[in-house]
Amino acid sequence: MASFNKIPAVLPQLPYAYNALEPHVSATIMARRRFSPLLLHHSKHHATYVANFNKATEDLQAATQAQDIRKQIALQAAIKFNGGGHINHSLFWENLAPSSNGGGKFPSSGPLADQVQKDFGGLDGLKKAVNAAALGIQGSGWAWLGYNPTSKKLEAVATANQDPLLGYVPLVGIDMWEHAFYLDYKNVKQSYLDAIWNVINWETAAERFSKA
Ligand code: MN3
Repeated sequence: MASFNKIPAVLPQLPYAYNALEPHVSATIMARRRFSPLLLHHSKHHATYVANFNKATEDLQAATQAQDIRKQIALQAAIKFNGGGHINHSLFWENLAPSSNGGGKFPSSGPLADQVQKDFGGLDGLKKAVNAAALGIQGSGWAWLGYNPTSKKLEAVATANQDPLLGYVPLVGIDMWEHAFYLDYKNVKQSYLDAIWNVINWETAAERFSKA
């Protein structure tokens, strides 16, 4: 996996400006753009996962040194949650792109296009499957387009909370936490999903697929 799969976790730079995904993910127009959902999402939410993950891994090292089993076990949940949050968001930022810079443009040919045709009958079928996985999440979670190396198929999968997509190669992740869409779309998840496909970076997805 990419460099973000290393300790200590580091908040990656966004590969585009905070307003670059407008109007699909906004730097809100109201109040002279005093705050942007994307800025909050990256510099507050993701940064917090990074800080809490690093703290938990340090505590785990101390607990290991102290040979304290109870302490080690108690830290597992924080490591899973914050480590997953870090990995998932790192994947997410890179699988988005401004629509002025390739976002939403699905390749008309190549290995990924062929596989999507095979497994979903085309891009519309893929979107339908991933949207269904996303809308089926109860509470917070992530929807994914993943490559299953066992069945050698692309699949639409959902994970709960900040659980990372294990056992698959993640090609596209969509954050289905309310903090990802509420400021733009309130409770209407379908509108968020309709918009997010306009800023999916298929070039990144194709690269991930070719490495899979
Ligand atoms: Mn998020």
